[in-house]
Amino acid sequence: MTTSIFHRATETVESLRLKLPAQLARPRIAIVCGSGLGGLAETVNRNSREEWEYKDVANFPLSTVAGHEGKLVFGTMGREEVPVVLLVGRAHFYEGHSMEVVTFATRVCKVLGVETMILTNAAGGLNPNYAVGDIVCLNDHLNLAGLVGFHPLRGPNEEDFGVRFPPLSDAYDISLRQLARRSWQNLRQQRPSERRMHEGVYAFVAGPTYETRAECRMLRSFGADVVGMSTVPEIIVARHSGMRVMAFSLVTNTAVLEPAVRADAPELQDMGAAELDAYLSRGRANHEEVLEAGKSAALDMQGLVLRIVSEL
Ligand code: 6GU
Repeated sequence: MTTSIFHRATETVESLRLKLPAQLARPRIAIVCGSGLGGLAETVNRNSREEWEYKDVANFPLSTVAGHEGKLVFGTMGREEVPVVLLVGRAHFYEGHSMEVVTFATRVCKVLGVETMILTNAAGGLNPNYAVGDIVCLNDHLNLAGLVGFHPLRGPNEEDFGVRFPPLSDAYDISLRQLARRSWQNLRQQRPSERRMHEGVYAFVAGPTYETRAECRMLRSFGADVVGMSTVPEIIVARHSGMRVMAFSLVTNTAVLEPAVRADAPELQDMGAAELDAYLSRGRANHEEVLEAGKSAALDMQGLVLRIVSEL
């Protein structure tokens, strides 16, 4: 028997609502926490909160990556007690999930009645003006996997959610981006730091490898400011169903734009093996570095999202 995505998402929502107190059962805002940004869940008010590990949520996929927990948190945020749902950890395409599975939680948010989604992720910086630890408010994307056929809306259109050919030219809501700017300035006044917030374009790649130098230069020349392995499928599915979206990348490492070192480069010729390895590893992306940058910037990201939620 095949059941529609809408049917399965409804099943999930019904099972959650059986266990949720009425004041938490209709969150207006969903927040997706990216790699190392699970601390966002700490900003949920302690007095009213319900959480489940993904393994205990009907129809939910499991995340398999270190540093990516999997839990669903319902609660309220801020003095205004805005009802929210947090997705701590997400299913990625590179784990082998289909695009349908990757975006299932987004469908569940729609059926829950969510109006606005705030998505966060860890990304590599391609814009040479960006530093590790900076935050990028996304204003557009390159759906590279989608352009070659791995698209979350491929297949029969789910009429319960939206139209066959949804536009994406205004996917990144301008008034939400203005709110992000104001909230950032406000946070900066209370907590000065070197960290900057930019606006930029996110390139979605399938992963799991980080990009080669040549790929980084290609993505940069395509107009991308950051590159990562998530978020875009969720944004597309959210926009298809009419939810508003805003998304933030935390720059956890800067991509290497210089060409590969040539094997005949003069400076290499006298190096021993260890020296050569150290020389060649400059700028090489690794998962630990990504998690570390997340830790030190997580508090700012939390402060930013909390301010935004209070204003929505
Ligand atoms: Cl450099 N690339 C990709 N694809 N994802 C990342 C990243 C880089 N840094 C963090 N996530």
